[in-house]
Amino acid sequence: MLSDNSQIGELDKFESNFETKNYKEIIEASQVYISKLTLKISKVSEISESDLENLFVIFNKFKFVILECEPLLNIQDNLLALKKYFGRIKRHKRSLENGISVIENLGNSPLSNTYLATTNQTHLMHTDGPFEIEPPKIVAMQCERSSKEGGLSQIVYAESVYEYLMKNHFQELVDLFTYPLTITRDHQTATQKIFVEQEGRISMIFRADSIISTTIPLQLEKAFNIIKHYVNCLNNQLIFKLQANQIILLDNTSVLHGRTSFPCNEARKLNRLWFDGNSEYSHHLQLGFIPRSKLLNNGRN
Ligand SMILES: O=C(O)CCC(=O)C(=O)O
Ligand SMILES: [Fe+2]
Repeated sequence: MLSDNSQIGELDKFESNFETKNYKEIIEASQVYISKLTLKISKVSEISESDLENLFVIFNKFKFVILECEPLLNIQDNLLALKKYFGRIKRHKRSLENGISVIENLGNSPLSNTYLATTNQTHLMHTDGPFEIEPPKIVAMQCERSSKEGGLSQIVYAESVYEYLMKNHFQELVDLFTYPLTITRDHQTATQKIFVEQEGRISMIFRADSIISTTIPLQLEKAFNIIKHYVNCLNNQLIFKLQANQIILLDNTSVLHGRTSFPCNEARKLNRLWFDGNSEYSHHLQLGFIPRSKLLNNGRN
């Protein structure tokens, strides 16, 4: 059984050893991949029909898309304008009036005990809001200032996790569709299954770090640790640096995301907004994934 420390140790080892060939290769390969799903536009509020179509095509196919916008006097306007397409804004405990939560290192603020987003620490792979009864469907993160060192974005597909389990840990995969676990942060708590199938599409929630607490039924312990190890292994990730004026839009039901740590003197700043997916464009969105390998009926919920 893998312990928490072994995984964090693995990450730290890679992060401090920046020149590791393996790490470099991952970043180079990620760059090629990321460039395919980066869309350059002027501003979100003036997006053309064809760019919008492209946006949905990329989002549905790759489960995330990076919008590269031209600098704007009020940078958050680009983020807020996405509401029209990705649905109602879902507030976060730390949201500003407009729904945006700022991700930046606040040093020794007491918030750092509850929100990794207010620290410079590693944010292990997760989906957002797993302690919410209704986690956000779409997560948008806008980079206002990137860090010179560290603070790299990481992505793992839920489908990769599913396929890995299907191939290597079939019983654990079935268990993940069967037993719920409870994830709690502060006063928010939700009990749900890590994998859920609805009308042939699968969605995933996951988070495992020292900030949240999890109550894991005995039947899920092994599966939970397998996932934690798989998603936090750098070899299974896309790793890249989000640049200023880029917005990453994620299908929060189909990809897990995280970020590497960065030095405490870096003024890295991201703006994050959560959407519920209910907009006049909802029919253009295909959330969740259809697995290549199908589970047997007994694995369905
Ligand atoms: O800092 C980042 O790049 C991501 C932060 C994040 O995922 C979060 O706060 O939920
Ligand atoms: Fe997140």
